[in-house]
Amino acid sequence: MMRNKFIVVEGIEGSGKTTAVMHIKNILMDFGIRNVISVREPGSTALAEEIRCLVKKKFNNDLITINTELLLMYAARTQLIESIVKPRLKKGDWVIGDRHYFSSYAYQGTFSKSIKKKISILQSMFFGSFKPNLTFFLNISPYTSMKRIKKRTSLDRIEMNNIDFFSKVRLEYLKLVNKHSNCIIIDAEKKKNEVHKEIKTKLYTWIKNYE
Ligand code: Z5A
Repeated sequence: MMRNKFIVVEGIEGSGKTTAVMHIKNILMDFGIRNVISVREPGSTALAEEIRCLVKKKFNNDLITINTELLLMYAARTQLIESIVKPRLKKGDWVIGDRHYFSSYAYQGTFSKSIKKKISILQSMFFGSFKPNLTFFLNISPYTSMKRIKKRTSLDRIEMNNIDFFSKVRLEYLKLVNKHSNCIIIDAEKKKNEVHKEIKTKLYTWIKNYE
């Protein structure tokens, strides 16, 4: 039986990450893998959940600068990876993550090349070669994203960005997933049950090839 894998789900808002994480957990359980936990970024520790609230909040006349936003994301990530993810993987558990470092490249990195450079430095300084074993990228258009999130009663600070911003974020994601071999792109425009079927088929194949 395969041990301790770190699987991450990435995508723009409303791409279905949260439901996909629960679905992956269930698939693994069906596969006989019972020691599975799920986490989200930013979040999943008391401190990181506080940071999550801070980055989503709108501060009057005190705009969060892009460097501050990036450092807050890395503070939350470091707390989560060091206090939960690594210890659980060490125990032999599986960890399913709702977002990880690709999100920093896609959201903060889209602002400039110099921000991307800073992300690479932070990433290697704090995590070295530590990377997810597998990343699912749920691919949807920014239009579908907007349609799905507009159903909510209120939008947070980052969600208030426009379609143009989310198009850039999606492009950054596509560049990243095409550059890394351990990534699987899922057409998340389809109906939920079809998306979940595709995830299940691809996850089974990945597990079988790994064994
Ligand atoms: N962020 C960052 O900037 N930098 C970083 O390094 C990190 C994060 C780690 C996290 O907010 C924010 O932090 C995010 C990026 C930033 N900013 N924004 N905006 P979040 O967790 O609140 O937002 P999110 O990660 O984008 O999650 P989400 O908006 O809740 O979307 P989701 O998890 O991908 O989707 P969902 O909750 O599973 O589904 C959304 C809705 O769509 C729901 O009503 C579903 O029933 C529906 N849905 C899902 N799939 C389908 C399909 N296939 N068809 C139809 N409807 C569907």
